[in-house]
Amino acid sequence: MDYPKEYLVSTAKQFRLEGRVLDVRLYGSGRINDTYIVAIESDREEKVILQRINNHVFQHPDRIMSNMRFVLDHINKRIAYERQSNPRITWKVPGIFPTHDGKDYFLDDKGSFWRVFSFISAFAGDTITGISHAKEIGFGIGRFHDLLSNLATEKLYDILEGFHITPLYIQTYEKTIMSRRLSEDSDEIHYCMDFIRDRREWASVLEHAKKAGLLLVRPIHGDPKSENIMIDDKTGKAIGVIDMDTVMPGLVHYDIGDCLRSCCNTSNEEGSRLGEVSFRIDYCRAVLEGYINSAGSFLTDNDFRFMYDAIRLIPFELGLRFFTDYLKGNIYFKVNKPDDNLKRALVQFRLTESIEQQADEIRLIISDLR
Ligand code: GN1
Ligand code: MG
Repeated sequence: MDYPKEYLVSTAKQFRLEGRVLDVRLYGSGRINDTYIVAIESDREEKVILQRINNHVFQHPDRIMSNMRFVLDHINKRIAYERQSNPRITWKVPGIFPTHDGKDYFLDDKGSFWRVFSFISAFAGDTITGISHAKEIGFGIGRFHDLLSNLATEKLYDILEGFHITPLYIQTYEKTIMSRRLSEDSDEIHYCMDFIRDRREWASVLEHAKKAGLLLVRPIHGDPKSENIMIDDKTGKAIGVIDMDTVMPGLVHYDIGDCLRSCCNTSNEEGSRLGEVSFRIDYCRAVLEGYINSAGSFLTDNDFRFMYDAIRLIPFELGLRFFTDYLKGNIYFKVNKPDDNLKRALVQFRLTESIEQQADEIRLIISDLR
C-alpha cells in the first residue's frame, strides 16, 4: 500500500524512539508486509524498521507480537547462559520499540497494525555471494533452530494455520480450477496443471510422516530466505536472524526446504530469466553443511530420511501457492502485473524439476553430511 511520507513519519512518532524522526523510506522486497526504514536524529547514526502487518494474510497480528516476545526472551536467555562459559558468543536479535502508551504495536484509525524494531546493521543479501555465504546461511538457520529447540511449541501460536500443509494447498487449488472457464487456458497454465497432477500423491509426504510420528513438531522460523539471515560485514559470519512473523510450530524440514529453494536458485524468483532457473548443488551442500554443523545435535535419523523430500516439496508447494493465487486473481501475494504470480509459479516448478533431476546427488550429500 502507498502511504504519504507525512503519514509514515507521524506513524513512526507513535513509538518511543530515542531522537527526532528525520525520514522514512520503503525498505526490502517483502511480498506480504510493508516495510520502511526510519532515520532518526541522534548522536549515533540511528535507524529503525517500521512495518505494517498485512492483516489480510495475518488475521491476528497481536499473536505475532506475542510469539515474537516469547522467542526473543527465550533466545536472550539462552545466549546469556551460553556466554557464561564462552563470553565471545554473539547473536543479535531485533529489539521491539514500544509505543508511548507502552504497547508493542500501534493500531491506526484505518485498522492497520504497525510495529517498530531495531535495525541490525549487517549484510543481508537476497542473492548468495559464494560458498561461504551459503554455509553461513545454513549455519544461521540451524543456530536459530537450535536456540529454540528447548522451547515448548505449545507456548507458540500457530500464526498461519495450514501454512506448510501441502495437501491443504492442493485442496484449495483443486477447488479453484473447478470454478474456472477452461477456454482461457494457455500452454503455461496447462504445464502448471500437469505438473501439479503428476506430484499430487507424493505432496503429502511430510504430512504423512508427521502424522505417523516420524517427524517432530518444533519451533520454526517460517521464512528462512537469505535476506533474513544477518551476516557480519567484518567476519562474514552469521550473527542473527530477523523477520520472526512466522515463527510457529512446524517441521524444521519446511525451513530447510524453503531456505534451499531461495539460496540455490541460479535465477531469480520473478521469472524474468526463466530459462536460467536451476538448482545449484554446490550451494545446496554448503547450506546443508552449515545447517548440520549448528543443528546436528537434535536431528534424528528420520529428520535426515525426509530431508530430500523437503528440499523437493517446498519449491513445489510455493509454485502451487503462486499458481493458485494467479488463478484466484492475485489476492495473497503482491503483484505489479496480472501474470506475475504465474511467472513466479513457473520458476518454482522449474526449480523443482532441477531438484528432481539431481535427486541422487542431493541424497548423496545428505548421507555424506550425516
Ligand atoms: C512470502 O513476503 P515474504 O517474501 O517475506 C511468503 C513466503 C514465501 C515468499 C516467497 C507469510 O514471504 O512463504 O516463501 O513470500 N510469506 C507468507 O517469496 O506467505
Ligand atoms: Mg517475510
